[in-house]
Amino acid sequence: MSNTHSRRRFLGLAAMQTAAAVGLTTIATQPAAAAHRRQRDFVPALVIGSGYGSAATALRLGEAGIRTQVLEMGRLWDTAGADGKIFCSMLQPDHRSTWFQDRTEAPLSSVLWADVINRDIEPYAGVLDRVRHGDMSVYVGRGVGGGSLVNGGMAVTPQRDYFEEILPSVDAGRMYGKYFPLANRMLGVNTPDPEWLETCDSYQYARVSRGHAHDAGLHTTVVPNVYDFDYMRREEAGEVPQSALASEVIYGNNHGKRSLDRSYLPEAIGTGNVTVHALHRVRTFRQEQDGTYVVTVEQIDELGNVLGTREIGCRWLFLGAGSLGTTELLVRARDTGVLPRLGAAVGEGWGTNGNVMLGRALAEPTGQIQSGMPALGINNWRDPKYPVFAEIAPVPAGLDLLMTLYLAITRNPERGRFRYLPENDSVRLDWDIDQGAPSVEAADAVFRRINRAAGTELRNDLFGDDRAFENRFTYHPLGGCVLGEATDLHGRVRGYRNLYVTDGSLIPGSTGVNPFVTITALAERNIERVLAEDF
Ligand code: FAE
Repeated sequence: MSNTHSRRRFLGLAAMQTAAAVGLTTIATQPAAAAHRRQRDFVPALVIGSGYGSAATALRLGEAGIRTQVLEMGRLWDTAGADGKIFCSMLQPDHRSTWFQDRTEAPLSSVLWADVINRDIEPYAGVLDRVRHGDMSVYVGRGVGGGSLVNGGMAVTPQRDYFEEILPSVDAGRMYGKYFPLANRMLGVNTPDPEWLETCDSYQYARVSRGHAHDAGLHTTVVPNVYDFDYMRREEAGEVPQSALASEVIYGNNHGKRSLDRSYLPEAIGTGNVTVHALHRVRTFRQEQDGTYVVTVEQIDELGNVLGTREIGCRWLFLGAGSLGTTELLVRARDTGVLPRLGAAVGEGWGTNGNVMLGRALAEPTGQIQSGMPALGINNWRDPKYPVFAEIAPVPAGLDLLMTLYLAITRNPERGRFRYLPENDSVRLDWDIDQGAPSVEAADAVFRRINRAAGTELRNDLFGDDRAFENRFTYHPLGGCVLGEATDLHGRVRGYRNLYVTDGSLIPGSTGVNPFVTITALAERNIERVLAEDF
């Protein structure tokens, strides 16, 4: 890392710590904060959300000297609770786990059909949200850093031929030559030491699963991650406080993980031009005659009370609220007549990245300690009939349940769409449970093959009823404002100047792998062009 980069990151991290220590929701280095106080209601560039697309965009805007505000509805996760920890673990979830619910909503909802996983909690601005739209629930991260706070950190660059297929109008040569390497570098992607991976306790479960896949003639691969594998090695050696090895994933990691609040965001704040406003929820936006965008934003507290509503004007507006958040804002703006020139492509082309979860019952031990960060995957993507990329996921229960879990990414051509409902001013995702069938069919074919070779069976006790495949939720919402359709080829929303989409909504429903590296690389590519041509 260059001196400039590390100085900026240091300044940004210090600003975050200061804000957390004194309970501020605005995170800024001092000079920028003063400037914002003077011109509170207008800022040149506004970014909604603080996930991957937003964080990359904010850094490049700040570097270019453009004053930028980032509005994030979740909290800053930088203050320890009464137990001395910032985040709670999966095994003992409390109010910090979940976004304003009175019970946790874990993806694995039962063991032996018993409701032993979820817990009653106090409603709070917790870090994981499960947004329900009829037959489909979408898991998203809430907080400064978006999905990076809750995810499994798997940092996968898609296969080039599949990337070319889903986004044919994007220059793949530039993506693979420049933006994917840049995104990997900025995110701090790393791989485990091969020898340690083969001998450690933390990945016994993954090695057992890998062996069964090989017995069935399937390929496997090591999966890079943003979790610091050297830190994990020291966790196993008992040298540092545990996080991945202490059942921490989906509700946040207290150590080891290079989430966006440790990478892009402090660097953006450290430019002195970017401020991040936590617990600021954008409701709507409009455009005035002179082209100014006016965003209506509610400031909330951690209990959900609305402390105030204000308007912020800006010249350049970047939507990075994630596939659901961004699409909702645009569909509402179009269908209420606020931005009437938004086209019919807004709200279309949404997909689950073919997500389906399943578990297998095993006869051999998988280990008591299971790293929460997956490091191996089954790569059957080249199969013409049943392409599947399945992460070998942990069951970090603290005891060996003689099972193994997978999140399979399949090639599901089904797409959902978003609709505005005037009766309650909401935006609804239309996705029918049957649309998940191609994912189940592909996963069933691959795991039937593994089970035949290993003499094992699927578990059908994990999802609240007796289904073996869970396709009623996704971790990987993609699309809704697809690149080249709802926007031009660099994320400029069609019909409006200086309005941009910069997150997972640009990707047409599928990446074939876990998506955040693609979202980041695409955001880097787009903002480079936008800065060169629109500012
Ligand atoms: P995202 O990260 O969702 O950020 C959007 C942000 O906008 C959030 O912080 C929202 O709170 C905020 N927001 C939304 N609406 C508003 C509003 N109206 N006003 C203000 N703020 C708003 O967007 N992907 C991988 O590549 N590897 C993994 O291992 C992986 N594991 C996952 C595990 C879990 C449990 C989950 C939930 C996801 C996982 N993902 C993984 C998916 C990944 O986190 C996701 O694709 C990205 O976070 C999406 O990035 P975006 O920039 O689109």
